[in-house]
Amino acid sequence: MDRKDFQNAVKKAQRLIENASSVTILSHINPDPDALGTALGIYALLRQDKNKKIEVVNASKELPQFLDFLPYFNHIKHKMDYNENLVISCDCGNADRLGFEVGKREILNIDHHYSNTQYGNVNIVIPEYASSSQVAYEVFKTYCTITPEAATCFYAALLSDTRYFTTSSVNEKVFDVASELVKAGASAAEISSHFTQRRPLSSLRILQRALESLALYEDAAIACITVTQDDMYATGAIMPDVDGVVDYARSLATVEIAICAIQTENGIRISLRSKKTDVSKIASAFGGGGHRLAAGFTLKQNKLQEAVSIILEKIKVLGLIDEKNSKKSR
Ligand SMILES: [Mn+2]
Repeated sequence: MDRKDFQNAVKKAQRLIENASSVTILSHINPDPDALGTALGIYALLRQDKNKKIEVVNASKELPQFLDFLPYFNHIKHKMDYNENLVISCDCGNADRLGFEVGKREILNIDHHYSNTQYGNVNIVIPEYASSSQVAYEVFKTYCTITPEAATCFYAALLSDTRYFTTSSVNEKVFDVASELVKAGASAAEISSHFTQRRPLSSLRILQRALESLALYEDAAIACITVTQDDMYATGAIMPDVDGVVDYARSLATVEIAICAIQTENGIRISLRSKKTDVSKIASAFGGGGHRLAAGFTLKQNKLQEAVSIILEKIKVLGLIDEKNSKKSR
């Protein structure tokens, strides 16, 4: 999206918002901090217009509880009360992941997944940006003042999607945005401490079990972690507690691709991470999506080991791990 396309899209977005008397702000199911931070930041800005009805809704009942410091976190509902006018979708690569039927409503799609299917009437999708909140920030700062509340939400989302400013998406511009958000009232230290100092016990208990399951394949270039439903019940973990477990698998020196497979009632949820390999190819082969180095999908079955075999096979077929090269490089 070049400068001109962006400016045009922002104008169209602004018009959609101005013309809507009610707005439903949605984000993807099993939301991560970028999804909710982006949604709540936009909510904080739009609700200043008292002539509009604004709601923020997520289809999943289990939200990452440590995000309760985000302004208006307790306004997040799990069903939509408005069923006409505009939907703003945040951090969501395809319409199915919204978890709601939005019918013929107009959609403003704000995202940074390069697999985004452009399902909106206006699509502002910038894959080069580190977070959807960075996209939202660039959109809204062009025509409104970013309040401290919105800045807090956008900064938290950016911090999380860049894994504390360590991912390959981090560049000079990301630090500029972070700095502007701090200037606008986000407290960097406070937000960081919510992310790093408030883990629930269940998240460490499930991590312990998850790490025990770690298995290595292809000369230790692939690491795989499996989590059963029993693991979840026994530790009291909920989905947000398992977020980030896959990063431990990728952190091993020899590992190029990390897989985390989680058994749920609705099939097996797969998270993929890599150091250089484009794992979004694997995800899209199974109907999922994501980014080059972080992607995911759901397999409609419930046998974990079978799921792992299917994925390992797909990695082979796609030629993503070159055995000779991976041996040489170590
Ligand atoms: Mn994101």
